[in-house]
Amino acid sequence: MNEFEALAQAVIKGDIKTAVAETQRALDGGSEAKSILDKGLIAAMDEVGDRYSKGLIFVPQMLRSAKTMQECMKLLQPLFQEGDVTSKGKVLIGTVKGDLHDIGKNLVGMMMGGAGFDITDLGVDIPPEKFVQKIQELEPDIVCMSALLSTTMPSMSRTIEAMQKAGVRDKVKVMIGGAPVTEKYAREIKADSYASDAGSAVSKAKELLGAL
Ligand code: B12
Repeated sequence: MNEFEALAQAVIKGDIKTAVAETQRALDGGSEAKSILDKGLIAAMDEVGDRYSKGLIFVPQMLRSAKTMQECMKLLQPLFQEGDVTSKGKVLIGTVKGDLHDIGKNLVGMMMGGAGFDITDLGVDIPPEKFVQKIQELEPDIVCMSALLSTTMPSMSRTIEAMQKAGVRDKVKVMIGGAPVTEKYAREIKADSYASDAGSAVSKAKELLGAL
């Protein structure tokens, strides 16, 4: 039980009105946006995942919780803006082919945007060809790929292969992440970097570009 228990319960139930009100109440009470996110919203989504695994809830409830979390994130977004917002580099981000999960990706994009990176978000279910086409068009410094399903992780590897074939692999840094993704997997598929959460994605991105 923590101070964000009422918020977490509202997200688990998919009660948007209560969750938004609890987020606002926590902010008004002086809680930090990062704590609300980690201990309230993300903790709730972990519990939702557990309940789904145990067969206690089904996809529509997961979706409702996701929608609830997204509404709460709208209140937190402006607070992740860092003071110095001179452009740190261009980032292309997307969830790989076959995968529709976007909350984590959006969070990574939001935090990187707040830290001064220019973000182009391609959305979800992005095939390798689309990543390649956008790299050629936008010439980003970093390409970020997200996957939440063990079945879609291989799309990351296929995207890197497609980048190699198109001759653009060496022109960008590749960072990957998502719940089932690991540092080891990143090494295996020759990505340049892996981060386990949105906060470390920002510091890893700065390291990659030597912009610390
Ligand atoms: C919400 C949710 C959904 C929603 C997604 C809505 C949306 N708009 O995203 C819906 C209902 C659509 C859904 C559908 C499905 N889901 Co789902 N879902 C979840 C759930 C409960 C939460 C995910 C989430 O948003 N977490 C909160 C965010 C903030 O965390 P995150 O995504 O992990 O992101 C953080 C890090 O991973 C990292 N990160 C993420 N991306 C990136 C990218 C980069 C570059 C970096 C550096 C870091 C990074 O930073 C983020 C912030 O800190 C998870 C359970 C879980 N605990 O993950 C299951 C889960 C991922 N789903 C699962 C499954 C099985 C499915 C379905 C196949 C169910 C079905 N039978 O239809 C479908 C697949 C649909 C598809 N083709 O994609 C399984 C996956 C099992 C596996 N390992 O393969 C999980 C783990 C549930 C479970 N325990 O079984 N799901």
